[in-house]
Amino acid sequence: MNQTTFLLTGFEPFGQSRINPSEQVVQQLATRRFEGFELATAVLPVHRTRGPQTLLTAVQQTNPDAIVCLGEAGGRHAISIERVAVNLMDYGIADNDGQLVQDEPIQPDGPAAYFTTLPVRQLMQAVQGAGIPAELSLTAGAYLCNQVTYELLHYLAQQQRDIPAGFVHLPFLPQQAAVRPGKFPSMALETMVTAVSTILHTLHNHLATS
Ligand code: PCA
Repeated sequence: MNQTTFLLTGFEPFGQSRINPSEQVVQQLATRRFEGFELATAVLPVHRTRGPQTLLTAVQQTNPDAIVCLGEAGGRHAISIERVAVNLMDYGIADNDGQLVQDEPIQPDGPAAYFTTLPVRQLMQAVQGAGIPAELSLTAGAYLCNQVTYELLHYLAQQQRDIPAGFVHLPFLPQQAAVRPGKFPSMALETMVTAVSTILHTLHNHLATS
């Protein structure tokens, strides 16, 4: 049997931040060895076309058995496992190339939304079981995180690739919250790394038993 491969992606910094927790978590996990699966990683640009392109290229190159994409969501207080991606680009801020897209569909002929195909409740419970706050979320926003998730699920549906794939939003790192005093919750990098590693192990058990 071929080796199981998971693809884990993060995003480069955007907006007012010079760091992105999702990029840092990916960098930390990229150097680790996991029992039972190989981990392929990529960091996506916060760019209207290059963001989704980089993700789909990574999917084609690594042919993964499951895909977990990560991104930053300042203001969230927990590991936030997304359930849906909607067919809408309505950026609150411009992408890193200065493009501000509003009220446009991602795929004009695509469905209104896709449910992610990760075992979301099982993943949430596993993260909580590791002693880390986690929640299910009904919106990944209408910016790049939602967009890459929609494009990914659309691509997998068109290819009839039935693999678990979805998105997890991360809170700010403490150093990001510290420069926005009093307004934002945060989570330590080490805690987020443990949460995402728990997600990957749970996904591996899920695949082994399903
Ligand atoms: N968060 C943004 C895009 C990149 C990231 O890390 C979002 O939530 O759409």
